[in-house]
Amino acid sequence: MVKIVNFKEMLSARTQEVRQVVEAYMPSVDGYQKTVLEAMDYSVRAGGKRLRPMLMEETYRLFGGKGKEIEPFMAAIEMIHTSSLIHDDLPCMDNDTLRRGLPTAWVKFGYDMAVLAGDGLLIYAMETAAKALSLTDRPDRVARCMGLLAEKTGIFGMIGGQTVDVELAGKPIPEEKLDFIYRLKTGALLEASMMIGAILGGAEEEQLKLVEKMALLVGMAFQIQDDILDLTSSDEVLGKPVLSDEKNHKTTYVSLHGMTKAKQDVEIMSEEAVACLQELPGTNEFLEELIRMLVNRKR
Ligand code: GRG
Repeated sequence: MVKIVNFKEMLSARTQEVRQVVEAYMPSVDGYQKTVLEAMDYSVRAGGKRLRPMLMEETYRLFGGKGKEIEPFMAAIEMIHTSSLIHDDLPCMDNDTLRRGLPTAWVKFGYDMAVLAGDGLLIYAMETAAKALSLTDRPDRVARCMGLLAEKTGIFGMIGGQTVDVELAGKPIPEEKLDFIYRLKTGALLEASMMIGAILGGAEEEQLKLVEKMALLVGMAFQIQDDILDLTSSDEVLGKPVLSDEKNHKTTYVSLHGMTKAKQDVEIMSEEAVACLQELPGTNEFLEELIRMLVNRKR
């Protein structure tokens, strides 16, 4: 077992490694459609914590995965996540001007190009994931992961959650509906990340169910912490505008339950996620720390 001596240093090194994997799969910026490629490239390279591909790879390692077929999926999940951020920032959605510390894609490239860049990244992600087929001797697992990736992104996943979120902006939201929004809008991609890592790593069906439960808890904790930071952080630290929920008249976990309970629940959910992890075979101390970091993260 690797003993984590300095988690911060290890996280920074892992972030760089994951960033390189993601960037290696980005298309080159040329041709008549160069503008949209530039907008895609700008948004992906703008940075970000790379949490989803990192969780994917760490879950893969937990199950003993050692191959290369994980890499196209790591790139694909970050492309999908970035495409959702591009669309989320559009004037018709949150109308935000700052993301990952830089002007949002629509501010930099125009509304039309930002819509196309989000669409472009979304479908290029599937093209990228398909590259895993030539890197594996288990094409059945890769095919299953491609289906899962599409499902968790689409109307029964992230896009479904965002639909309810957008429709209910400015209206009071009952607790069950807010749970639905969080589970789908934010949780679904985190579930896809960890489940794909588990499937490619060779997890049994029962273990996969536990991974899904763990990822659901991580997703809920992550979104609640996002709500907390929207109220307590600054534009500079977050790299995106704070008080965005208030501006968009959104009901959040904090507005529904109060700050104290929100903070307690993030901690409880992340400890429950760690408990799920500890029930799984193998150990991955870095993954455990990564999940715990969600409680203390500042951006
Ligand atoms: C076209 C794919 C597509 C989607 C349209 C707009 C939309 C549907 C969905 C938006 C989903 C969304 C933005 C949910 C919020 C999730 C969230 C908390 C994002 C912040 O993630 P971080 O903190 O960001 O990991 P970085 O920048 O670090 O990667």
